[in-house]
Amino acid sequence: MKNAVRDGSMGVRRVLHVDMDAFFAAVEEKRDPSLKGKPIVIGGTGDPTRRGVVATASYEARTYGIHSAMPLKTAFKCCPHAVFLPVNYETYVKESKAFKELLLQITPVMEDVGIDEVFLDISDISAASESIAEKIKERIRTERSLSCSIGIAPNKLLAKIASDMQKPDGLTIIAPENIEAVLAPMPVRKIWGIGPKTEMRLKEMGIETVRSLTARSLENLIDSFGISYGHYLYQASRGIDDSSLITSWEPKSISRESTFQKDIGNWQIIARMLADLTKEVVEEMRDRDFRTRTVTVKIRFADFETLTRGLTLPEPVNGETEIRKAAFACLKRIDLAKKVRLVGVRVGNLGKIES
Ligand code: TTP
Ligand code: MG
Repeated sequence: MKNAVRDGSMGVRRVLHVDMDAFFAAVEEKRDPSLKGKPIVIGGTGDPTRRGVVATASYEARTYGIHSAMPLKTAFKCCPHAVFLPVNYETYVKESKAFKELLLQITPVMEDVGIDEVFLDISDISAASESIAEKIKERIRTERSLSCSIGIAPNKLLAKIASDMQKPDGLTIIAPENIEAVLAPMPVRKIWGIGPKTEMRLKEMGIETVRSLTARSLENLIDSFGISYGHYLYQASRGIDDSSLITSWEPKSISRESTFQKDIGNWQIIARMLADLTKEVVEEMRDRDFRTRTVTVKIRFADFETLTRGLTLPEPVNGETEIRKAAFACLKRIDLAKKVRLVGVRVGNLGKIES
């Protein structure tokens, strides 16, 4: 089940994007440390005389002009002494799962966007952005022996742009007041959702940088690209992106939610509902011999604004009191300024009790 986690109409958010550096190549270096520092090209069957394209190249190999999607034969011409390796997809998926597990311990509010990248919503973590990012980098370095680049910004669009700005091992924070200055000189292609075709069309219109894109009126963009995409280009070029993080509720999670017959403004009633739902979740969890490490509470207001707050516990638990306490700690972090329509609770990161 997909769940929209935060409503974009809220105040300034802090979204963090993690993108692993030269991911497939880095995993291969981890498996065989003798490869470190060598130009490595991953693609196809690993035989550069055969058909196939480059999936990724290590940063050393990139200095020879090798890049993703280049034919392997061309890569071989660029750097015949590079180490050519086949794609070991299963190994990369395992590593992908492992670093995402680690990130889920930072916050359960995570959107999985690809094999080597995720978004985290860190708005509710009290630590400074830099220290959250440094902690993540340090843990990925020591626990996974990998490096990553991190971008932090008020939304997903900008966070993804930021993580790409100082690769590898980068950390880039785009503060709200810097958005325009950062975006203006960038080629339009840097904007998520602008692919090679749009890039070509924009070029024909004399638009190559974000600055020249923002010089166009909304009407002009709608004329050229239609209402929906025209709007998107207008907003994205200004760094506007209200989209929520989409967190997937892990398969091994148990949740309950309930909609009130009428919208409720009374904390006692909301709390009672949360306690009842938590009891049901705990009962099911115990029946199935699970313990949990993350508790998440969801509140949907009368206007459908939906917020979730999550908590990661130091160790797996299955006691109703502990889980209810965690659920209430999550509830406390939600400002119940409006009437509530729905309450939900979920326990995730489930593990079997060892017998
Ligand atoms: P990317 O994050 O685009 O690339 P990367 O991690 O190798 O390098 P960077 O440091 O620039 O982030 O993609 C992640 C993985 O996805 C990459 O290691 C291999 C795979 N991939 C392909 O198989 N084909 C492709 O065309 C691209 C772009 C990536
Ligand atoms: Mg990457």
